[in-house]
Amino acid sequence: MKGLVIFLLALAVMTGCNSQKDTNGVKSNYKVIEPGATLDDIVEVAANITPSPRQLRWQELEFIAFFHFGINTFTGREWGDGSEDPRLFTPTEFDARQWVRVCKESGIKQVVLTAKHHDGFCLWPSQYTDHSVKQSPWKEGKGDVVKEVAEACREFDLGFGVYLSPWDRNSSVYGDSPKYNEYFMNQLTELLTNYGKVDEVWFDGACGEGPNGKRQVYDWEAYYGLIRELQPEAVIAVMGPDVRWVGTETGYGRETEWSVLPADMQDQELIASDSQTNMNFVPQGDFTKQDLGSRTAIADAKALIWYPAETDVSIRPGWFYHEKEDSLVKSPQKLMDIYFSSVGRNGVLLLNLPPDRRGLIHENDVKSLQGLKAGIDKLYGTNYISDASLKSDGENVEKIKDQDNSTHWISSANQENGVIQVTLPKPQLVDVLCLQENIRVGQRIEKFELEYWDGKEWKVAAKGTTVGYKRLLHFDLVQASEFRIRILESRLQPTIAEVGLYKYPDMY
Ligand code: FUL
Repeated sequence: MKGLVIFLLALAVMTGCNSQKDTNGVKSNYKVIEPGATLDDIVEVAANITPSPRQLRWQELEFIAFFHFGINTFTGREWGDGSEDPRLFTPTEFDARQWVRVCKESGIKQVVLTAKHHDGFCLWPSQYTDHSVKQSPWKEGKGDVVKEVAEACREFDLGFGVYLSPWDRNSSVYGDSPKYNEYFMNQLTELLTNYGKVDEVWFDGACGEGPNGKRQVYDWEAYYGLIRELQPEAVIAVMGPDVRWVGTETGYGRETEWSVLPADMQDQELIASDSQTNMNFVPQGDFTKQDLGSRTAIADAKALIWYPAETDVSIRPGWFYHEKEDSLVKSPQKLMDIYFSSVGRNGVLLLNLPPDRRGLIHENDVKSLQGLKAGIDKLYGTNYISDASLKSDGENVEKIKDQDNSTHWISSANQENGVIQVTLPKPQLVDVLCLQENIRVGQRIEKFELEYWDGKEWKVAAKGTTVGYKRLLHFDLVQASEFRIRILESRLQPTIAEVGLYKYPDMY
């Protein structure tokens, strides 16, 4: 008995307590391709890669906020140089609860705060530097922005994340690699131990030092290891292994967006052995490319990973608050278009809301967010599928309207395509299709169409390629009661978890 317990414990340690296992106990968000594998073999592997529990939780949030707040808020800059006087940090009406309440009321599920931006100024009283809120007159040097935001997130039941800029233009040890790595790890430790649960740790790869500037070699593996140890449920985003930067800061993701990509890593052996415990790789490659996960893109892969896209964009032109941009806040209409092009293209939307010099989210930003929320509520208010009768050549078609994205329709055995026929009780005007795959099974659909019966023949209303967690298509208005969702190409059997047929809302 004791031997069995020890064996099971050893097995749990070997396979990693935080990584997702499929039914055979094998980690499922990373797989090495066997030498000599054919394209069909690789496609089969790709179709069975699934998100880790932390990636799945994060994907289902759909909509996250970024808070860029710091010394730049008071200097009017976007990138401070680290020489700013901390006494400039003087919010007059600071209220983290207002920030988080605005998010809650806008349907945002998690926030990421710039605990430290490139200027090195810390929004918490770090014991490893004086370049922080400690030296500011705000709350007589006793304030802690990180603490107040973390507490507000707990109060309003939102996830909490931190952005700690690796590039630090204030630190005197930046460029002395071992020393700075130690400094950075100490700061990470403070953030990951003193503020309760952290759900996302956000790093970028920014480093604006010129050719003669300081060359810092970051110890990414050590940073990742520390995060896994202290906050095992947190996703590590962008310059990290769990969440990928979509490749643009416009808010517009790719129309064909795969969450399964080649893992082009330098040391396959290290990665393979790591994959038995935890996936800790430093992202490589060009994420701005148009094709990241097609059959062509994965054909030569040595390994495949689940690596979903996060689409970051600011509600204003800049990342930090600037009064002159008060009239340039994105409109509800624009935000809705961004929502369709980020969440609706298999991504998570990370929308930046920069608090102003008072320490509040500005009224104009709040107004746009309210418009967006009203639009989203109206969009999803009536799903014409809910009282439709359904037929299909596959299995469990009723699951596409059970409002549970963990259950699904699946095509019949060995079929890489399928048709779902939808009959509404009476004709309706619709111009939005929403499809969701059950990503717990994998991402599989490669091509689909929505058709409607115009009284004489079937006509195509909308078509697309990938679906993934969620795909939204806005097409020309049609009036009909008969629709067909046709999955034309797929990697193995396609699944559909949920379908929506909607009318695009009027936006004010
Ligand atoms: C970039 C930074 O350089 C910008 O200032 C901003 O923080 C953006 C979200 O990430 O890497």
